[in-house]
Amino acid sequence: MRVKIINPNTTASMTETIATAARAVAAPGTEIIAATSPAGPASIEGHYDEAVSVIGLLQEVRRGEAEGADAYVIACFGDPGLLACREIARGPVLGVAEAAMHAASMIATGFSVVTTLARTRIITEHLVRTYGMAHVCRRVRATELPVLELENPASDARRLITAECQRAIEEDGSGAIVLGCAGMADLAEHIAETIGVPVIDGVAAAVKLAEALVGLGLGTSKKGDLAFPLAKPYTGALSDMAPATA
Ligand code: 2AL
Repeated sequence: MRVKIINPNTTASMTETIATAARAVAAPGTEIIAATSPAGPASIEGHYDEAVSVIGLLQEVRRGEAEGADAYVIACFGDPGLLACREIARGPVLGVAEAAMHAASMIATGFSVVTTLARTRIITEHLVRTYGMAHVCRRVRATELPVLELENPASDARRLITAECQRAIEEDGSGAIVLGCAGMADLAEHIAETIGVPVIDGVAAAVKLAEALVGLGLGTSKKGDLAFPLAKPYTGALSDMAPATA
């Protein structure tokens, strides 16, 4: 099966980190197609970044439909554009936050999310409520690391994130950690070994859940609100985004 994993920010080196983590867990018969958004913010660190990132993300899902993708993973922890992507995809579409939180809720009665900048916490807190995870998510913690610092070998990112995860276990009473950025995909194993509790990277979790859904023969429901968007003209710079008539 083909799982297309889309980094909705435009930083190709981060897509490489994400693709490596995805391929490390993919089943032998799974082809991972990794794509970087063709246009938009270099990193997604707020509501505006998120909103603008969705256009490039949707373009990659449209391309994926032509490429024969069986499922999609949105590799940004805010799960931007998740329902819009589902509207235009035949197969399942998973967000990394959605996948990680659901996985965490099955292996612990409480988890903490450790993310990047404090200003992104509210995005995760909204998702916690949307996904019905408020009774399991004990706390969303920030490290004040900008997303692109995760890509900087000279940054102290690994140590800072590991230390915050350790504090989460001690102070929140959580039994598991969810990493709150797709750019942290390469850190899960090291942190789990260091702090001794399950650490969930949403990229890996989403790939395995996508495989499971496709394996069950399940795709996105085309009944009701996730049916293909209604055909109509779109104007101006976004005229190419108009839904197909068929
Ligand atoms: C993210 C993410 O996963 N990728 C990105 O650009 N921003 N999310 C976050 N909370 O920092």
